[in-house]
Amino acid sequence: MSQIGVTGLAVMGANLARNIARNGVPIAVHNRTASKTKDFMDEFSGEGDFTGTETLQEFVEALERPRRIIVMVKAGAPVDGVIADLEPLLDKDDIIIDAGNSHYVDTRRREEELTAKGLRFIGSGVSGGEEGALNGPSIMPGGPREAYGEVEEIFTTIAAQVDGSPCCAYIGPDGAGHYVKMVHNGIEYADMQLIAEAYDLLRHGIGLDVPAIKAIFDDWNRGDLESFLIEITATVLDKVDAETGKPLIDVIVDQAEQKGTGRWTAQDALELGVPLTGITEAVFARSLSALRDQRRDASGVLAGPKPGGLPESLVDDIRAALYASKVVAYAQGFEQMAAAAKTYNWDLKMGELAKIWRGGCIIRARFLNRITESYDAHPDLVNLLMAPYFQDAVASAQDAWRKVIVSAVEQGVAVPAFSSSLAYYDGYRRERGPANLIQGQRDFFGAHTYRRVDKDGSFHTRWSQDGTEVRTD
Ligand code: NBP
Repeated sequence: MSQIGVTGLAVMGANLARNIARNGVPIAVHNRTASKTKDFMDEFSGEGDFTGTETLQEFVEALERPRRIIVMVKAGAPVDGVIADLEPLLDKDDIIIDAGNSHYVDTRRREEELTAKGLRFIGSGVSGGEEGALNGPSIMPGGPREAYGEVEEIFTTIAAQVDGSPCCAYIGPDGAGHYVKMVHNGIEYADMQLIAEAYDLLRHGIGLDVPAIKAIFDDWNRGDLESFLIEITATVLDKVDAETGKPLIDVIVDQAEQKGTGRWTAQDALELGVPLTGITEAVFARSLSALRDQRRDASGVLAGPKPGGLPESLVDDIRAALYASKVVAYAQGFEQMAAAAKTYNWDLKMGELAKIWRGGCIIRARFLNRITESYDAHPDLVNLLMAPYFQDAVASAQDAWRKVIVSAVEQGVAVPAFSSSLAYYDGYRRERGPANLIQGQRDFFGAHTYRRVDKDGSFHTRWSQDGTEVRTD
């Protein structure tokens, strides 16, 4: 009998199944289109103890009870379809694990529905793309704690390992795992946008050529920016197009696509009232990039500053600005997870989240250790920026950060994520901002009332009458 099963053998499911089998766990595999299961078995069955199955019936019959079934199909309706097909074939207490990029709202619904039917449901984020799935992903499982206990050994074994600990930990009930994966993806959007802005400044602000920029990213990857995304940026920049002999980057169309997890993160932040400016700017930047035809027309019409060129001495300032902006993006992402934890009653362990992102996933980075240390030292930290390490890091970067943004604005190089991160930082560190004026305006045109700094209560000024103030509560 197989100890676990995977249905959905596209790139993620196939690699996850191979990872499990390579770790000595007997596994049954299934795919809607049966020929793909056959192809999979032809190619990989030598790697471990696989049972290839053609029908769902055969698949569930191949599994030990309680059954543990990983569903790795396209997010959305296909997941509901597979669950509906599986349900009549399963027994009480069997466990369905949705390991795709499902929206956490769907995961909450599915968990509730399946629990009512006596089945157990785990919604698990799996990060790291196809390479991670095969060699060790970061895994973010959510659902009933005791159900997780029954897959824990397999999950922690197949996960990436960093300093002897697995990049997998129980996140919380119902949609908690997929929520955390969603924010992870949002942070990935912000990180990628910030790197793209740094590249743009180096390329079109300073005017460096691609090999020089590749060398700069290699250099940055030896310091506190060390991360998978900085590393692959250098690799992408190093690639020469076989057809044209140009750097490949110069022949790639400048339109960023998106599958939706960044947008979900931003939408959710709006719902929760969390100022998630970095990630949201990154989503909007992708939307602007999509307007390629409009940008081409506008480029010949709309005025910009006179070309001047930024000095090469700005390179290290750009590195500092990238680091400070990245701290803000993470601070906002963690703030969002804290707000969701409060809303949904999840006991999210922030330090632990940073810890399981250190390996296997796209945002793996040296600096996640600093986040874990900050939450370990200050479990009630309200904002990462307030942790002593990050206070100091941003304080020492801020002059460079400001200089880079001023230079970018003068040059007409758009740096929305850099500048919105600084705006957030400057807004966050102000004891008294300008929203008092907004409250005054709201009270003027809509009698929405305001509170005073010097006494309790709600107040309204009779702006259009005698100008006197009245207490309204
Ligand atoms: P896809 O997202 O491309 O989905 C293809 C799989 O879904 C195939 O096995 C296909 O079966 C199956 N499927 C579909 Br489509 N509709 C189905 C239905 N109605 N009933 C049953 N099966 C159905 O695969 P993927 O790229 O491996 O991603 C799987 C999950 O992992 C997704 O949620 C994705 O967002 C997530 N993820 C992907 C990555 C990545 O780097 N690709 C990274 C992290 C997470 P068929 O062969 O019969 O068409």
